[in-house]
Amino acid sequence: MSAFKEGFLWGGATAANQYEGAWDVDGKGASVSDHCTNGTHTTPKRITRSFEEGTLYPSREATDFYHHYKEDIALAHEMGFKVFRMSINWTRIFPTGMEDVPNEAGLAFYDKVFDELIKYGIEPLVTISHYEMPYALVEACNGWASRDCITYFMNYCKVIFDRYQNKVKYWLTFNEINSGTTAMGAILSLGTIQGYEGSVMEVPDDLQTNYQALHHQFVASALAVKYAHDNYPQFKMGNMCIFGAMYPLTCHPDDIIECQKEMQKMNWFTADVQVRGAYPYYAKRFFEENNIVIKKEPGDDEILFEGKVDYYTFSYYMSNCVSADEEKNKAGGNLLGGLKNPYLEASDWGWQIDPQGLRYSLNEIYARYQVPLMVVENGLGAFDKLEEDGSIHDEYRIDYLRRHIKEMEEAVKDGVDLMGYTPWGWIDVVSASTGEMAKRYGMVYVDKYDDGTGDLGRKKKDSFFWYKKVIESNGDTL
Ligand code: BGP
Repeated sequence: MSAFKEGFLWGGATAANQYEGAWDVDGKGASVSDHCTNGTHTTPKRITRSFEEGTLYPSREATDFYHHYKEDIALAHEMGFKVFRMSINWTRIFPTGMEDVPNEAGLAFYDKVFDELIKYGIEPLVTISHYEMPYALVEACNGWASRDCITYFMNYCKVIFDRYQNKVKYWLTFNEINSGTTAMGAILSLGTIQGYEGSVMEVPDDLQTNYQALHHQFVASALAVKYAHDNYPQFKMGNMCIFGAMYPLTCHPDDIIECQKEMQKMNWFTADVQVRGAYPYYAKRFFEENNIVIKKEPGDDEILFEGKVDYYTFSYYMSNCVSADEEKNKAGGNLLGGLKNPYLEASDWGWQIDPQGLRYSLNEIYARYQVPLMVVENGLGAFDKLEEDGSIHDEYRIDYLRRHIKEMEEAVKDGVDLMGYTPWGWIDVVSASTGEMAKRYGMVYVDKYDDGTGDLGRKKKDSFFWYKKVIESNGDTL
């Protein structure tokens, strides 16, 4: 018998901006992701203010969940999913983010999706904002740099909470909220790029603006949690952040201190606010040394404290090393920087594969917060080969997932309270960092390619049949 508890939430994860497509159908507005072009591992994707003729914007069609939701949910059911992580496209409900009245056609779409999930006994796990901020808010008020976004976001939350109160129990406020501490996060998460166009990797780093924007997201998240707790006690409200395990490159004390500082900045800062309900002690020095002054309104601290999340969720893909010496060799990653670890192998995109790092992370996180945890993203982005008979032999993906599940089980044996596991992109979706289709995570293949061709047909990869057995056996058969 595996160590996973009964009722463990096995499933898979997606996000509307990379999966749904139908970007301008039924009254939907454009999100930041709809303004992003495709890129590759070596050529970064770009964001453009207006749409360029002849340029591909992959999120616009993505892998078309909008028109395939019935088929896809049936596949999820066939694998035995207990939970289905997805996001609501903010711009489907409020096309510019600033309307007073929501778009009924958008609301009706998610009713159909949730009904379909419920039909199969699958719990929806809904991310409220997953890189889908209305682009109009970028141009109107520099995104989350403006406090007005709190009001816009709360209007959106109230509408979807009230509407789906009997259909959705598990919610996450912001996807990878700590991405706001990185350059790419300024585009995808904070929207603090008014007037900018160009590479997603070269956004000017303005710490003052971005940390102020993060403060607005913290307050918005806490208000949403509080509203949910006050009105819908059945709701379970979670945070979501990227957790990149970090190791000092050497045992030199300089490296240890540097690593600790990086862990605080990247991995702990946002969760300390969202889980513990207050800015952590080390933020003071970081803000002072970087000339950051957070403007708070009276009552903000109380809101943060009253809007603590019920459980902690995170994405885990890799680990990195940290050194006080900046000249050391860099490893790959989308939002995470870091140095190469000589003991680890990396994916074709340079992301270092470290299953034990997941066990380590689960223990570190649980020791700090003592709330239930969920791994809501994990997986291997890889090139897949579609055989002539329609099969896809992705044993590399099975190997990656198997090794991570084993380490998750070790963490459970260590005593960590783990609620569930939703590997990323269980069906092929557009890559967030590069905009590619070639970087596939799915257990279901989607016939869609980087030149925009493909008939969007779905095919089961070998990992599909493997994961079905994993779920059937509650993690016993790996
Ligand atoms: C996370 C995002 C996802 C997802 C994943 C994989 O950062 O929450 O949206 O895309 O990473 O990253 P990528 O698509 O860049 O390989």
